[in-house]
Parts: sequence; C-alpha cells; structure tokens
Amino acid sequence: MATAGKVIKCKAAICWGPKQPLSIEEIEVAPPKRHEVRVKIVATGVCRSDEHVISGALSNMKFPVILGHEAAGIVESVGEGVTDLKPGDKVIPLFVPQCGECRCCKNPDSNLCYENDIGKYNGVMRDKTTRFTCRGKPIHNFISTSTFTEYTVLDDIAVAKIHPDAPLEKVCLIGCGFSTGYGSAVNTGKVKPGSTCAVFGLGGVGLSVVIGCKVAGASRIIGIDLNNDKFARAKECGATECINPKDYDAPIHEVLAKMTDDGVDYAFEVIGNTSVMTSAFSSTHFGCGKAVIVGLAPSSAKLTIDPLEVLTGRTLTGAVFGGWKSKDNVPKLVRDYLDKKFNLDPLITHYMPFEKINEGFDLLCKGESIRTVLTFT
Ligand code: PAD
Ligand code: ZN
Ligand code: ZN
Repeated sequence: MATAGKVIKCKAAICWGPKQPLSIEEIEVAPPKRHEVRVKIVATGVCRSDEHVISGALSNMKFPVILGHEAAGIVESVGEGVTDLKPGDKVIPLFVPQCGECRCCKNPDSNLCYENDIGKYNGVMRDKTTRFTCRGKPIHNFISTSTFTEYTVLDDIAVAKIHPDAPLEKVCLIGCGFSTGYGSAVNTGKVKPGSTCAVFGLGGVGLSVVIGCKVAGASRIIGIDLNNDKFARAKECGATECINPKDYDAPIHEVLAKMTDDGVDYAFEVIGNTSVMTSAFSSTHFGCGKAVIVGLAPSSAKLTIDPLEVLTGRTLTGAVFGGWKSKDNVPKLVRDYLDKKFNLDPLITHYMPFEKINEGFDLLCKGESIRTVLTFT
C-alpha cells in the first residue's frame, strides 16, 4: 500500500478526560513497529465498557486516550516479524490478547493473557510506547485496541485474522459484546441442557448471554431488567420470560426462588452493579447453583457475599471476553456466524457515521440502543 511505512493522518475520537464528550480530531498514526500491524477500522461498536471510562467509573485510566475495543477492519501494513497477517486481511482487534507463552495462555482453563491491559490501563503498546499523536501530544491506547479511529496500530498478539467473506459491520460485535456474553454462558457458566438460567441486565452483552444459554439448551431463561423496553428483544433472542424488579416488593432473589423451585441453576450479572451481583448469587440454588460475573464494576467497588452461601455449594465465577482464548477462537466464532449458528442482527439497533459517536453514547445511556455500530465512510 502507498501508505506503508509512512505516518497516516486521520480522524479519531479523543477522550481528553472523564465527564466530557469525545472530541473528533485529526491525529497522526505512526507506522507499525516489529510484531505490530496497522489496521484500517471499518466498523466499531459502542460498548458500555468505553462509557465506564467516559463517566469516570474506571479511576486509574491514563488520559488522553483513544477508546473503542469492539471492531473489525482491514490490515493496511505490517511491521517486521509479523508472519500470520498481511495487507488486505480482514481482522478483529483483541482486547484480551493471546501471546501463547505466558502461564495463562499455556493453561487450557484460562484466557487472561499476561499481556492484557485491563484493570492496569497503562495505555501503551507492548513496547511501552504509543503510535498516536494529536496536536503534538502522545495519545494513550485503550486495552490493547483503540478502535475509535480510522487507523489503529495493534500488537500482533492482539489481532485475529478472520474469514474474507465476513461482513465487518456485523462481526465487529464478535470483538467484544457478543463473544463476551455468549462465552459467559457456554464456557464460563458451562450451561447444561434442560437447566434454568437468570440473566440480570439485557443490554448487548446480556442478550448475548441469553443467546448462549439457548444454544446450550437451557429450558428456562429468565431475563431481568429495570427497563421493560428491553424485554421484546430479549424474547427474540431466547428469553422464555422477563421480569422487572420494580414490579415486586420482595427482593428479586426471593421472587426467583419462588418461580424456580428454590433457585436457578445459573445466574449471570451483566450490568456491573455489585448489589445486583450479590442478588444474582443469592438467586442460584443453595446446593448446586452457579453465578457468573460478566459486568464490569466501578474501580472502587467491593462485593459482599455471605460465606454460608458458598459453603452450602454455590459457585461464584467470572471471566473477561467470555473465557475465549481470543486469537484461537475469534476466527472460529466468525466462521460459526457465517454458518448461521447464531444471529447478530437482534443486537444491532443503530448504524451511524463515526462522527456521531457522542450520539451513540447518549442512546446507550438513555437505554434506547442495544449496540450502535459506527462506520467510517
Ligand atoms: P448496557 O448498559 O447496554 O446493558 C445493561 C442493562 O442493565 C441495561 O438494559 C439496563 O437497563 C440494565 N440495568 C441497569 N441497572 C440494573 C439493575 N439494577 N437491575 C436490573 N437491570 C439493570 O451494557 P452492556 O450490555 O454493553 O454491558 C453490560 C456490562 O458488561 C457492563 O458492565 C460492561 O462493562 C460489561 C462488559 N464486560 C465485558 C467482559 O469482558 N467481562 C465485556 C464487555 C462488557
Ligand atoms: Zn466491550
Ligand atoms: Zn499470554
């Protein structure tokens, strides 16, 4: 490509600090260094985890930063030493990388590569520098990805090559929301056929948990949300019934216990609210229930549970990115999508040009969207 080896000037949304709108600016994107690739982003989703940074819920973030982590694009150029990717390849950035060499990567039961930047938020590439500048200032990366920009640079362990037929404006959801929810049911929860599941929070990730529970053969899937507008879509995805905690005087775990002969087999918290995590845990059966934390709680939050509730046989677990080893599984998930194993359409409520990114976040905050997909024209 004519741009290979050169600095690219392009549009990006900069988060200069918390509690302010993202600012569309011209940035410079340096060429990829060794074991890096530069990618042209084609489509990127608006996820709640980005909004947690904008709202200030994640306190140890480095600013300024280019957010965005759910995306799909095309390789523009590759640095030295990159063997599995070439210009023109369709790719999905991986917010949980897979180096293949660390203790987690070598353990078949873990997907949390040591090279991840979740929770630490150092905001740099593996070589501890960044490829972005704006108005002469270096701009930080966000969780190995940074996709709210026309071009980004990724470590090669944080990008997966996908099938050339994949529609990028749909499979971008496989970069976060879909895979996280779906994997939380099939990998982390290991939902069994015939079981009863409760899903707390019916946003894009929660609906993907519902889809996963259905694919796993659950016979009852109870959706729980404070917003009744989320129920029709949840049923379309496979929820067998939906309830709103506001409609009951009793605590929701007691309501669920009555509905399910002493508690559900699996409960998923897909909001990021620690008191809901406690009630999701209490909603599971006392002798054999399993609760899965999917939601990302504010940095300062602490979870309170009654140890007796664990002692009697309940399990509490969680995972990022649905437990998928990312580089191995993202291409497979894309193939499963192309084979029509699941549908992403119910998760996408809006498409918008990238410049309208702040509108995308407004819709999410007002509860009016599931996923808004931003596209570059
Ligand atoms: P979302 O905001 O679209 O959905 C959250 C839903 O929860 C909304 O429908 C709300 O109405 C509902 N809700 C809010 N409070 C309550 C409550 N007290 N009781 C019942 N319902 C409530 O978010 P999302 O689906 O994009 O993301 C959900 C969470 O998952 C969020 O915390 C996000 O940061 C996290 C996440 N985790 C990972 C991961 O790897 N674990 C990946 C992506 C997102
Ligand atoms: Zn996300
Ligand atoms: Zn690793």
